[in-house]
Amino acid sequence: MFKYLVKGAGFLALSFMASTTFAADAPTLSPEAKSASGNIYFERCAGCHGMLRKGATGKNLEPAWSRKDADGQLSEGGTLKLGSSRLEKIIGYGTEGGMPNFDDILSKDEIKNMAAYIQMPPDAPPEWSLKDIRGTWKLHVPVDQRPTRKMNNVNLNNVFSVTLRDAGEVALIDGDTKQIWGVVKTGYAVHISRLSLSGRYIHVVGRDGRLDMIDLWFEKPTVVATVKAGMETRSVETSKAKGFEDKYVIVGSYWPPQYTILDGMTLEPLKNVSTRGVTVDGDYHQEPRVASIVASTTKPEFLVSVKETGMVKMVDYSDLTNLKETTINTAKFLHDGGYDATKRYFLVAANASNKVAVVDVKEGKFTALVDTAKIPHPGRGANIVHPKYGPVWATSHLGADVITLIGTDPEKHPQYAWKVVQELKNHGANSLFVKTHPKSDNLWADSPLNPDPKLAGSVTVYRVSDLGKADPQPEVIDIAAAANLGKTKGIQRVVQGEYNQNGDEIWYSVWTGNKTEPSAIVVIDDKTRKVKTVIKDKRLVTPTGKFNVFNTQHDVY
Ligand code: DHE
Repeated sequence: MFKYLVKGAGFLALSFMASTTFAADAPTLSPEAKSASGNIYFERCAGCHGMLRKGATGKNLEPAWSRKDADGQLSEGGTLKLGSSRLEKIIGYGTEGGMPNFDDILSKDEIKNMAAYIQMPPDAPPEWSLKDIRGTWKLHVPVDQRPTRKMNNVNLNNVFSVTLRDAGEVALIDGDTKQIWGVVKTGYAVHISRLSLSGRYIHVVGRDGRLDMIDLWFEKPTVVATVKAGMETRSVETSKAKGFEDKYVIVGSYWPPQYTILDGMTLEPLKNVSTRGVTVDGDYHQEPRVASIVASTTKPEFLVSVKETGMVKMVDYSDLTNLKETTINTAKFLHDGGYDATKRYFLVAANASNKVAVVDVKEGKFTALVDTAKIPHPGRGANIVHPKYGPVWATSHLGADVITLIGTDPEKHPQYAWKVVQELKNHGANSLFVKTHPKSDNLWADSPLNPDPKLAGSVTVYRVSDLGKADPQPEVIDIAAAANLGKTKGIQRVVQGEYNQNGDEIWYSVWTGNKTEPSAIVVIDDKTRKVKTVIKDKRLVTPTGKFNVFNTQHDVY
């Protein structure tokens, strides 16, 4: 993978970025060890630290860096300064600041080599143009050869698309029967699934930029089109405005930093737009990566969060030739986010700035920046009606053991709008996702990246109707124990709750982070909070994200 990344036309043009004066002091690696470490860096580290290692969610990992702070003070640092022994400890055991431990999935030698690798100058990967993207486009089944009616008896609204991360596959699980309906080969280290507005097509994106379009109307889930939209990619979304149903798909890439608009029925690549540019602080950035994307449900617009510049771009897709972008300044290091309950506001974590940014989708304007505990990480967040504060949106945190509630109703509860109204205790830090459902009285939070296996395997759940009490008490449930997988080398990380369509079950993945070890999905009855079913199957390799068709299609969270 990494070998492929460093080859190509753009490499030379960008290689000046890799030059630092410290190469002579850096440890060396054999070409094989360097290439293997490059692969691991791409798979496990680049997402947080950046391909050019300039840092975002994770710290800057350049061999040496210096910068002037706002008050003119010069600070200096770098991996060379930290040295091999310290770096090996950080990689192996993680930190309380949100860096996960890797000693359960990397060998001692791999950790040692990685510590050396990140003291060497970063390699810049090649560009990936619209022409390159077009060259990878495959229309497996043209539109006129697809079924004209649904050819199966599956209740599609309650199908879950489950990321099988390390297998590069998704499992389509029938939510009614809990049976695997089909397993589909997708991109490498597959990341998320999003639905077309009709609910017929699932779009699945891998970290390698491969996008697969799965048609749910065949007897078995069938890939009808594939394209490699970027070199390193995390997000995909579909057009949801009236008159544009199933018309466009957008893919956001980390590398090259760009977004690509594709035809919603065929994935034909149509438009490629770079996000390189100047940050909210006025500095030029070479790698402003595209993080979360949501589609407006009322206007023909995608909201594209650009991580390093700290800007949300509202991309008007009604005229691709005369493309209009409204660029909204928020705060740096935008990552994941979602709508408030009315879908008027988009709330997105500026994670390493310890803030949540709020954008008014209707007016196309900046609304607020809310200071929060360290490194908010909401997924798409969770919308509940708080007994005291009215409608609020919740996020948990990578860097703190709290769940933050932010008021979202400027009309009826203006005194609470865009303020942190409550912080609830989570059972651990290193959390990734919160979840609720409009029909549920529960608010759930995980902490899968916690180095403590007991905390990583458990979830916290609050009763929403209790939140007005002076000291609301959560229940902490050990989901990993309920999965009963026995002893595994990898930590059993319980990750990302997802509701079924009716909102009476929540599904959690028990992810061992290792494709040779068993994993499971635990289905919990939302009312009783008791385990209803444990789905175990040798095809469920490293399950992580789960995307219920109806809830994803309609942004229910
Ligand atoms: Fe994700 C969403 C980026 C690691 C599971 N992840 C997102 C989004 C971004 C992102 C930008 C928002 C997409 C959107 O809404 O359009 N994720 C990254 C990273 O950069 C990071 C930190 C490191 C990396 O190298 O990729 C990362 N993510 C992970 C994982 O390791 C997870 C836990 C397991 C996995 O399968 O990879 C993981 N990310 C998810 C999930 C979502 C997600 C399940 C969607 C949540 C939702 O409810 O929509």
